[in-house]
Amino acid sequence: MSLLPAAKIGGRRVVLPSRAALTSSSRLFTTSTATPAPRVSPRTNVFPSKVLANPSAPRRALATHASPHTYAKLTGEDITAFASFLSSPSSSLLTTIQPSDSSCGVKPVGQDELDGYNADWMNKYKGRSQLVVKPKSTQEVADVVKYCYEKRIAVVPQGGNTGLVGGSVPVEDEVIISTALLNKVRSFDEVSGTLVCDAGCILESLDREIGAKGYMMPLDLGAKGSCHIGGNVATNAGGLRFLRYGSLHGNVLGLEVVLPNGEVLDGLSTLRKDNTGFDLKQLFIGSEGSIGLITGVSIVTPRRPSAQNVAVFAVDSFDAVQQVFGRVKSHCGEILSAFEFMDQDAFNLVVHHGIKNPFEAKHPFYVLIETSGSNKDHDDEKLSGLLEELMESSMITDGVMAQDESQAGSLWSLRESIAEAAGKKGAVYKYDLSMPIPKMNELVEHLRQRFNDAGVLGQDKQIKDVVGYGHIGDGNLHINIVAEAYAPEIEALIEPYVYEWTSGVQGSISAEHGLGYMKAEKIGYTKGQKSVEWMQRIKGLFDERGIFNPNKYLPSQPASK
Ligand code: FAD
Ligand code: 2HG
Ligand code: ZN
Repeated sequence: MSLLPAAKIGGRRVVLPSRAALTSSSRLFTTSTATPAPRVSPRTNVFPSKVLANPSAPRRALATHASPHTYAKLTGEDITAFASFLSSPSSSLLTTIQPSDSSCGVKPVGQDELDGYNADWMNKYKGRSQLVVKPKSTQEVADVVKYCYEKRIAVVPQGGNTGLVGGSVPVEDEVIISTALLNKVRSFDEVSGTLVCDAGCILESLDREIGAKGYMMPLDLGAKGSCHIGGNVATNAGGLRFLRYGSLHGNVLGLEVVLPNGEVLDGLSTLRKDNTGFDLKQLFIGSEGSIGLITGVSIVTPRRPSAQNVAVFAVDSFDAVQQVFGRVKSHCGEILSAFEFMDQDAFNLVVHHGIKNPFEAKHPFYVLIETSGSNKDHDDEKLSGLLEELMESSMITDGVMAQDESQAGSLWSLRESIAEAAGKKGAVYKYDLSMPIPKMNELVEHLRQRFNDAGVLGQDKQIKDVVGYGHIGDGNLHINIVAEAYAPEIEALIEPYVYEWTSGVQGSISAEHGLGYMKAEKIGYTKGQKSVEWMQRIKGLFDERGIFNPNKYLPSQPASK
């Protein structure tokens, strides 16, 4: 076996809206080098917020988790009042209700015009809101929210609507307050890399804008073409570069938030160090629209690396995946920017979805590594040394390495397209779990066994695929169970089993996607009763009328296992 020199990747990975085909990734093994790697179809990284993963999958209308609050029903007078707060009611209001004053600038639309806002990305959760408000300024948000507070009208904040736990859509008929028109960059400091922007800016657009100045956003996820930075902060999104750049709890410097009573909490600090009192912004990071609507974000951004390398390795066992991770970490040190894994079934799913397979044989596991640094020669040398070591120790059995930016994108699409491929195939049950790394594959195998025992797993059966993948570097496992349709008997086979198992290994039932509607009642599997009680008190303090995202995030009663 001989190793090809590390391929050179000229530019940056995330600035491109789509990725070109993989033409000739360099094979790491002599058996494969003679054959150019097959072409990989372009990366599909833009998810228009109105396009649903599987429009034909049956939707599950939401039932309430018994909120203790009661809410007002919208009237024509309310529509007229909302219109009066908005600078351009005709573009900022979408409603099926006839306003009491027909001269207010709002014409009712059919319910289908609101479908994209009422249904989530998976098409799993569906509400029946009759009103979407898209304010254009913080003041407009504040006026709308204050009115809702006074009238006890329930609201749901919505960003790009790419959330995967049913948090961004109404449970019943809540007013949807969308950040779609809050989309301006307020300032960017080219010395410190501090970005201040509206909450509705799309992650990928921000990355492109600051990319031109030599910086990058400290987070990256498959939904970057649609998700909003406010939604990212509200969910404390993790993503593909968490390993390198860490949590939004560290990167966010300040927030501007409209509180449930309409007050504006102006905390848009740009200071790196500030020990004056409680750090209130931390409460809103990951609060999923339960205690306020984020309208502005101040965030520190890192320098964009000038050198990047991406490689995908085939690995024979999950033990070997862990060994490779250990070696890669110690070898690459500070230049490692991602370490992702997927099992064979996840890999097959994306390949059937149309992403070309750069490997000739089938392999039990695949890992994707990315390095990002500022000295190309240094990084290449490090990676070459690593690959030699991995091959000599037989930790990997095959591999491809990107030779340029477009190949890097194509390799990334093998990993990033899994969620989309699953959604296209059927109704997907998603589990987003944190646990000790050695445990990650065990649960996937237990689930397959469980479904096989029940006789429901197979291409012609109720469950088509059970795939395991995720951010192994962060101990974050994603399990996607692709079913023919959402069905109570299938759900009963999965839950509470998955939650109990995860709790049993001291894991978390929500690593990065949040709790939303799906897991509001399940928090007790990870957090103790005292903690949940204090969270409920905090919720009550900010939102005593319970108008923000009712029936989501926290249980209506103290949780117990
Ligand atoms: P939405 O979906 O609109 O909202 C999510 C939640 O935040 C809701 O509870 C909503 O009420 C609340 N919210 C939204 N905006 C605000 C606001 N301004 N103020 C207060 N509350 C608000 N997530 C990851 O963590 N890592 C990943 O790698 C990842 N990959 C994904 C890949 C795909 C293909 C898809 C579809 C999703 C992925 N996600 C991932 C999940 C999702 O993209 C993230 O949770 C994202 O941060 C949500 O942003 P959004 O703007 O779409 O928010
Ligand atoms: C990812 O890492 C996302 O690809 C989505 O977090 C995971 O769809 C999922 O389950
Ligand atoms: Zn993820």
